[in-house]
Amino acid sequence: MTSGSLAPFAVRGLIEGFYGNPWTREQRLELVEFMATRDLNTFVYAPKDDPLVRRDWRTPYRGNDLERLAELVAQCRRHDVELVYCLSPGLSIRYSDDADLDALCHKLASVAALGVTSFGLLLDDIPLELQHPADCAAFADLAEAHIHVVGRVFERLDGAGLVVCPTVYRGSGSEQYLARLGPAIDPRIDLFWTGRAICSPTLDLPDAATFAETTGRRATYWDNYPVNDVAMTFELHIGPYRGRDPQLWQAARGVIANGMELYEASKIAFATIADYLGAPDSYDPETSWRAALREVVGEQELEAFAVFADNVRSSCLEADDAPVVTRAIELFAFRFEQGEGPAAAGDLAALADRLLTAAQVLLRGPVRNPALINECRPWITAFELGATALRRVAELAADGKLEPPATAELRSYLARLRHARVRVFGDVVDMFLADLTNTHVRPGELLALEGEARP
Ligand code: 14T
Repeated sequence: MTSGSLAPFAVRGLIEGFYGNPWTREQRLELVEFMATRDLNTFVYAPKDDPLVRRDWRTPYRGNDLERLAELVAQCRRHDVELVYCLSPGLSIRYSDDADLDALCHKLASVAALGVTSFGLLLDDIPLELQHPADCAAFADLAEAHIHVVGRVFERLDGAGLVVCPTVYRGSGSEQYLARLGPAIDPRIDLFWTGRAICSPTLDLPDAATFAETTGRRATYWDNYPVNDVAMTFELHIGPYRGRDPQLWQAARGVIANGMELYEASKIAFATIADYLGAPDSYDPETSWRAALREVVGEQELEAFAVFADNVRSSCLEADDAPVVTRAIELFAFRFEQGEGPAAAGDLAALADRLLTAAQVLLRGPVRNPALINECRPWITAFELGATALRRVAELAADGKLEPPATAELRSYLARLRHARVRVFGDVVDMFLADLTNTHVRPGELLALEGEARP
């Protein structure tokens, strides 16, 4: 991956690298435009569940698939975005089998024939031990097999660019496998790295330096935000990019951010990522976020969506969620204990009404970006449910009835919120309702409560 830009990061990009439904052809084409207007220069094509990329990596492109790839190549060229075409052969390849290496190189050559000049060999999410008996006989370990395959592929790429995702793609940056692989492959080959964790809360300069020291090249961060696949599917990652050292560019080649299957919703985080990558020194997450919401949501629903989004903040990048609701609940609980229940109820009701109005605007109004609202619908619906529960708490408190048996009805809200499973308000509304209804969370009780989910 190369770039002649003066921007601090040479490589500034996005990756379609998640498990789940790949984006559509139209979405991908539009994303390239989105990237170009934000000075993002690299699009990495690597959807885990495109069979031609991973499961059926040997199968050649033909017909529609070929046409669509050619169309993407043309779109990237038109917008001066570098397309990195990836293959993930690790599930079945025999590293020691020349026929498999030929199949790999042929497939890449067929894509090169479309005009692609940058490739990725992704060796992530495969066993750390060699599987095929022939490979075990031919190589001492996985690192040796990978040195072999990477060398062969690079040789046959004829000057095209190559980025490799190592099997060990997260950690301290000084892992044994990396220390073997890095120094043994051509220094022009880039390496992906996700930082300390699969989804790293922070990326910092010392870790980047360790990686460079170990591997002999600067890391190209594969940053797993806003991706929400596998165990994260109940989270909606629409908060701003944060926790990345403003100086990171001094020790890294670049950052490629992995998207959510939810394409429209990904654009919110993507816009903030573009801001960071363009000017890391002056990047301010909240300012950038506000601008991103304005662009992706549109002016008309901006306030309503901002109220919603403020309650869907948590991710690997941000532990705190729902700051306004958290503070309001703390204050209400305190005043309630002081015997000021009815007075405190007024403030809680006013907040609940603000949240409910926002939910209604998003769920029932005509909206400027219906695709975005549809993707977010499960979360907005749960948000509305939580707001309704807060409203009910306020009404009970105002009537002096915030105690058993009247609080029993709140259990049904709690049950329905848990049944929805999507994460909104962090843990704060759940905790509040559990507390009020004396619902302790033990596995057996959780199931019993789920029975109350559909009244
Ligand atoms: F290649 C890597 F850098 C990488 O991140 N690989 C996958 C990626 O495709 C996926 O979208 C991402 C977020 O879930 O994490 C990696 O996949 C994993 C790996 C795990 F060990 C997902 C769950 C895991 F437990």
